[in-house]
Amino acid sequence: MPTFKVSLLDYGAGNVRSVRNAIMACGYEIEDITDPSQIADARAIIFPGVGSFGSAMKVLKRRGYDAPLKEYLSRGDKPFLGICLGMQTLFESSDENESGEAIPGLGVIPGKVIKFDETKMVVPHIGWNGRIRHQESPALKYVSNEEDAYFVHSFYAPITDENKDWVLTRTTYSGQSFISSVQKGKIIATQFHPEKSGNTGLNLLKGFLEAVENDNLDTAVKVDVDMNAETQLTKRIVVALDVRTNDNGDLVVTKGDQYDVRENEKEGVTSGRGGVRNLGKPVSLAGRYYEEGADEIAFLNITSFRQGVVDDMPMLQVLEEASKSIFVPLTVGGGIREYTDPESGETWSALEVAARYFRAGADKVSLGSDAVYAAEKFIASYREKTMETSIEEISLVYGVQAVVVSIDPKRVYVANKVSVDEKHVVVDLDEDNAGPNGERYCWYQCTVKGGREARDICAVTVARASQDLGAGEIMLNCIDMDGQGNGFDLPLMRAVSAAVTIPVIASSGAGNEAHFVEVFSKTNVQAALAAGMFHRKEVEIQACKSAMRDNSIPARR
Ligand code: 1PR
Repeated sequence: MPTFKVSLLDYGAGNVRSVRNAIMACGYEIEDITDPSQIADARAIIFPGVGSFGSAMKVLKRRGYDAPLKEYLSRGDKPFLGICLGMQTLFESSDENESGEAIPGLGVIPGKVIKFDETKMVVPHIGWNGRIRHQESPALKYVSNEEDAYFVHSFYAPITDENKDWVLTRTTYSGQSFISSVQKGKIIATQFHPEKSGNTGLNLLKGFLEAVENDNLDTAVKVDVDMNAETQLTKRIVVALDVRTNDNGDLVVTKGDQYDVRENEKEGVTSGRGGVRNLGKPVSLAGRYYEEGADEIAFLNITSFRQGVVDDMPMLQVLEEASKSIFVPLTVGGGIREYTDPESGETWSALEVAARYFRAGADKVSLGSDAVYAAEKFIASYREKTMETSIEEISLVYGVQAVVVSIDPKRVYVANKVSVDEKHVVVDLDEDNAGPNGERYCWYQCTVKGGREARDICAVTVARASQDLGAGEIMLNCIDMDGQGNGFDLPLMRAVSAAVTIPVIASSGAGNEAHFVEVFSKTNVQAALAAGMFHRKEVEIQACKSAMRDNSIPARR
């Protein structure tokens, strides 16, 4: 039985529900720090930083936490675990600030936090990556070197002569080495998210908490390290759960054929349209995918355009329940936009809607229709930022890594490239990808409202505009391919990943493990998403990962 409660420094900036759930899953109770005076007497503090460095430091100062925290850290005899921004704030300064000027941190560790070079690599660094150990620590007692952990960040702390004694582990991303965790005495902090790193992360938390209990956290020792050794970011497998209410009023996971989720004649319905396909319950199905090794899970509320946030309470409950036992990143999409309740007249901004989902346990929100409208306005106003679009509002507060844009395009075949302009980027199709009449060119027309309405703008342009407005990732569907099991739309994946520097998640069309190998070896996407083939148990996640590894594509074990 634990003899202490963990003091959680939650300064109210974002989702720390998963950290709470992970601590509780390790068998510990939590005491919230709600007043600076509680800091000095805490037995062990966990500080999960959320949002951006500049805003985190402002909040710490405004609430009077910065001085007591510095005092707590400088004593050296008090256990502390910082997570992500909670590690970065320990450094002297960071470039991550709205004004672009370096902003001072708590100054416990020498060095400055700087941005990854997006001219050389995809930024943010999102996904599962390894660690090279510089010290053996009791906190790492249950974690092996082979296990990957989940990272999501655009800024990093480089190793310098002044801070090298602090390095607990080092990670590399596209050849760039950075500090992935630190430890000195009883202060420990990680750039990765233990609460999102499955069993690896839970085991790290367990090691830390046990070392606090045994009072031996400060017995870490240096080990010989090969400074040339590199780690590798793995390619992610994302499972999507399209969620809606069926005709009986139950919330179910469904799956469409080219976005039509009703059973058809092939499935025994002889006249008219059948019922909504029911492939299971959202939370239990997501739990199955977590156990089977999904790297991320996305819940998409596919009929949210009909309702608003008030009617979506079941989706909030899905998130709350799922985040209790699923410790990989959770994305929620559908209905993230400004909403006015027709009865009460009350209005919620897109930021408020997103905030409800983050508080319920979402790590990222995915914007569909609203992103298309935002991109249209952005292009029409000659790329002027208003700070009024949902992408801008949410990314400013929660960081770009928390904002995914989900694009639902369909192919429009054209005879030649004459029509090329900014809103209609025409893509070449090779023989394998040619249209039904042998067409060798197409543009990818964006749709809104779950594919029901086509807009006069292409996927490449929406992706690029979304990045400029502050999206951190693109979920790239293709209505033509959805549910067909014939593989991903490779020309679309190539065109969009060439147009942006943020990660792209390929979606729609996976039917077997070879399709994952194909999309990762023939395009630059960072992740690939499938739904139907996993729901119908036709292919296992681990079979896809084995096939990837057999073809030298890194996959998390
Ligand atoms: O417009 O912000 O409210 O968001 C709506 C969200 O719901 C968008 O992310 C949109 O993609 C999604 N959506 C809306 N209608 C449907 C539908 O299917 N009728 N689903 C829908 C989108 C795409 C993937 C699907 C992949 C892989 N489904 O989730 O799972 O295509 O499928 P496969 O592996 O079986 O081929 P907003």
